[in-house]
Amino acid sequence: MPLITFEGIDGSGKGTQIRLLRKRCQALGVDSTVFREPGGTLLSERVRPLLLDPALHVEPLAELLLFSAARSQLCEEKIRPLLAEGAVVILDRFYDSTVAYQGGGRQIGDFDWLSEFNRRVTGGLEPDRTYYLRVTLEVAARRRRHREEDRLESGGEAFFERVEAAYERIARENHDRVVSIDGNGPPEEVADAVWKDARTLIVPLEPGS
Ligand code: Z5A
Repeated sequence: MPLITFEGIDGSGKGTQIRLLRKRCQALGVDSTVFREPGGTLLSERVRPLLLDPALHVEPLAELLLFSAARSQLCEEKIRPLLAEGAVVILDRFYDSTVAYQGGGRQIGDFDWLSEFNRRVTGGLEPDRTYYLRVTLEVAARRRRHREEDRLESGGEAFFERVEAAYERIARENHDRVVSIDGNGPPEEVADAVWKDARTLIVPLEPGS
């Protein structure tokens, strides 16, 4: 069963689309397990507030290493065992976020270096499909308006523009894996576009199995 990841700038609607995809999988009798990054294990959930707390100063390299530590733990402790059991695993962010935010946003290392680094962190684990929810920066900012900013969201407009440009490059250079979806429309419309592709990856269970 597949490893599916969702990517996009904050407020692109990943969480919403993951909930809708899970529902559609359930309607086919297929259970799925969802993890958000950073998070998903005891250790990774403890790292999460260190990364998101706006009151903390975190050096760019320390930031890269903390996201990667959380990911390495999640891959080994949860994702690999679940995939070995045949589960569908859905991730709210994976290593593309590191390329987009730490590579693009923070400008740490080039794409090739980061890709090799990410391979070491994940032990070569790759998603079968990545849905990149493409929304305008204005739409994303409007959707985030009603909640408090985390540390990365306070990066400013230029930071988000670099993150967006990095996502566009990731999509361009990985078109076998990454499907770009227009995320600006209503949730069900976006979910239909995701499902059109995702249903080809989800194998329905035989009754009684
Ligand atoms: N980060 C990193 O730098 N490097 C890494 O390697 C990793 C992460 C893994 C994690 O934040 C931060 O870590 C993130 C990147 C960085 N920060 N930044 N900046 P997080 O986990 O707290 O949050 P997030 O991943 O950025 O997601 P989010 O902001 O919670 O947004 P979302 O999941 O994409 O969207 P949503 O929650 O589904 O929707 C947001 C709102 O919009 C909500 O009110 C919805 O009801 C509404 N919505 C959603 N879809 C629609 C549509 N289609 N129409 C209208 N309204 C909608």
